[in-house]
Amino acid sequence: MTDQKQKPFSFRLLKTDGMARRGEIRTPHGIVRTPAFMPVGTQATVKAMYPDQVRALGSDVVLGNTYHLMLRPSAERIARLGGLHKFMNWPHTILTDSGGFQVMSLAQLRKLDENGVTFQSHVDGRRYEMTPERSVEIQQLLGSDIQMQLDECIALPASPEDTERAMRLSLRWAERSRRKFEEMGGPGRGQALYGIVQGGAEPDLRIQSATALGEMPFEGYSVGGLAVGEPQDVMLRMLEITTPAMPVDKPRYLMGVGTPEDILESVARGIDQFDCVMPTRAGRHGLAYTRFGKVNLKNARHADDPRPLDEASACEAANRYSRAYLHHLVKAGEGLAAMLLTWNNLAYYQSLMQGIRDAIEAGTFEEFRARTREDWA
Ligand code: PRF
Repeated sequence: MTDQKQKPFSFRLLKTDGMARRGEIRTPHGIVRTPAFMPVGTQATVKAMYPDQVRALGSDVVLGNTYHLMLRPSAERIARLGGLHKFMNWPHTILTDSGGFQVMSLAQLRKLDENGVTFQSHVDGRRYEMTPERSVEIQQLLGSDIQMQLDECIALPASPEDTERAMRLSLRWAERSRRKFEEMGGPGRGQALYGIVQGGAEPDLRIQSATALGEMPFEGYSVGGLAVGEPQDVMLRMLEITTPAMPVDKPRYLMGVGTPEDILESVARGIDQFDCVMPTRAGRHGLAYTRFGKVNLKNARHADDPRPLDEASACEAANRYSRAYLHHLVKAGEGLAAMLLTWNNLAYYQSLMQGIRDAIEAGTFEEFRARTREDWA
């Protein structure tokens, strides 16, 4: 780890417009302009993109995953090689997820109890144990700037009883994570640990979770357990209930969300940070996001279309290649299809975020929201 003692983590709220917030997070690796979209770099790479390209599109932070990196190539190896920033050639801010969510969706033979989760690796079948302490330790080995507590995210719909059990367990894990983070000197290195609000689709539990976490000294707070099978209106209602119970002076991160519409609507409800595989994954499956909505390039109607995806876009992937060519690349299964469409999609997502930030600053977020929604329709 390099000398970062003089640069502590901080968050500054610069402007609000309704519930929407424009802010600035400072980490040892730079400034994150919020609302921020964080491209997902699960395996220490934002798939099909060069780090410089990701940066040039306006990404201030990328996401890494504790679960994947602990299994391969291992957190200890990344630490020996100088940490995750150096390993992946991303000298800017990195946020890591704690692993619990990925264990529950990817690992085999999972067993969860008070102490943590034991599971079998989906890579080589080896058995692993993940506790709140081990998760922080791994994130410290990676050298991540913004770390997450281990939590339990349950799929929706869920019974109130199951939801409450998972929420209370996550609160106990929050305390253990915080203790370990402080023991390991995270705050002294200017790093952040976020607590994660759970509580499913139960308003009371959401408020209890947000309030209890708000009393613990986290640098920021995440909203977890949403976009896990519930309709969009349920997710937005939960946000309306949750964000007013969260500290005003700390960043708020909605985990694993979402579509451009989810993001716009969540900013309108007080969220500052987002991550989602959607733009990158869709790009590898022939789907393009544009100002005018989604374009499925697998569709034969593009085969003779000489128009680019969006000639007014500043992104070359959007303005220099015809839909016919992109359709051909997708049909032929060419690597360039994934590269161009991922590039286009991240460019669109980041231009949406820039538009959101500019609008909040100008006090015109409501107009921006209406205009953007009209263009999609
Ligand atoms: N917890 C964690 N990571 C997550 C989630 C969660 O609830 C979600 C839910 N959308 C995505 N990623 N730790």
